[in-house]
Amino acid sequence: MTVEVERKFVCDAEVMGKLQDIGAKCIGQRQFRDQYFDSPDFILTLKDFWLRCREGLWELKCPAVSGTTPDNDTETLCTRYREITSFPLIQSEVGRIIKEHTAEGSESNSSQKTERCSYMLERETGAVRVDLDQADFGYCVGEIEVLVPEGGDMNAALQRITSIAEELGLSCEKKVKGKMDVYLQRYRPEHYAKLLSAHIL
Ligand code: V4E
Repeated sequence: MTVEVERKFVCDAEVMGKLQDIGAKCIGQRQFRDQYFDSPDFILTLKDFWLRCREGLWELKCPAVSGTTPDNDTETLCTRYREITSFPLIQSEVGRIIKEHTAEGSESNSSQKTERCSYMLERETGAVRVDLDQADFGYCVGEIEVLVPEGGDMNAALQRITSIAEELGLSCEKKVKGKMDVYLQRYRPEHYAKLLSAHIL
């Protein structure tokens, strides 16, 4: 199992130009549709678990226990999620969470299509991936991403992300919203409000 460490950024023409300047290699372009699932009373997402099906492949993003309270920009601007992609493991994990709450059933509550351009930056400390996403509801976001094997060196991953962010000239101001965040804010305001109250988003 891997932990996805990620920093999102505003994707504009300037950053796209910078990506070329710092030697990013385009490794592909694809479109995909994501369907996110939750129970009618949002049991999963209110615990920060995100269940989705992307073009037939299931994934559960689970909050990774950091062990520390974020105390610097690097930690605050980056998210960490454990990614489960094995369907039986997803079933047992979701079953466990739902059972804890004695709720029944689940329903699809969001569907969005993304066009993604992916880049790779080779550095001495390892390769770093950058995705530029354009969602069908008119939101663009970039992501600098490093995958860390569970128990791997999280600080090194955070440093690699920060270093690429600096090369791209990104400022360290505040967290940039993801596609799902913006989707919920625009189209599922009741759900979004609950996630804000629970400090999930
Ligand atoms: C984890 C999460 C959500 C699920 C979507 O995750 P994300 O990585 O944004 O999606 P995507 O399409 O880039 O997936 P990938 O292709 O990288 O697997 S929706 C909200 N969250 C939590 C969350 C958060 N609290 N803060 C930020 C900045 N992002 C996500």
